Amino acid sequence: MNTTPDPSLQIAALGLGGNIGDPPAAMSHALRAIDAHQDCHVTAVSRLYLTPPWGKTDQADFFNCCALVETRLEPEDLLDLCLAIEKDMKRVRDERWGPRTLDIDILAYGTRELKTEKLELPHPRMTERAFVMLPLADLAPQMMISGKKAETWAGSLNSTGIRIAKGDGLWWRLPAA
Ligand code: PH2
Ligand code: MG
Ligand code: MG
Repeated sequence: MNTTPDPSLQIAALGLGGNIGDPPAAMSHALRAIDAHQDCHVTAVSRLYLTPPWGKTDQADFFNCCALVETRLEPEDLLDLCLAIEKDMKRVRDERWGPRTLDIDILAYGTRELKTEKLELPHPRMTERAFVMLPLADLAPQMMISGKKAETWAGSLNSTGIRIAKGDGLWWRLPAA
């Protein structure tokens, strides 16, 4: 048996959200599509949260979750996969911070720091957002983001109005037939 670690495998953290249509179904579909990709394996999904809209407040509450993905894809290729899935789910990109069926953001990719036209890592605004840091702290409380643990960020943010919609990390899997 070959037990040598594969250095091309990285752990990426994703943030998913949506507030139009059936977001839990869209998020579940997206996570299963990512898991089905030959170069990606979804290793953990957070509880599902209901969160008040952030940034633009005159819209419906969001569903949010985070996921960890073990992947061989480079960050920009992983982003392309996420954008293709969003598009497949009929996501129309319009208003900044406005309503959406499904949003998939790469929050972190190992310890990689990156800033290109297309992608910034770690995600530049994640540490201000309880709807990101609470679910991330479920999965990876010790993950270091901009010098602090995910759980420390989560504990320091205002989480008013945030509720748990599904209390385990299995909600995204299809029910057994
Ligand atoms: N996404 C946004 C803007 N505002 N608010 C919440 N609660 N959850 C989100 O996922 C979210 C948001 C833009 O991506
Ligand atoms: Mg987003
Ligand atoms: Mg996005």
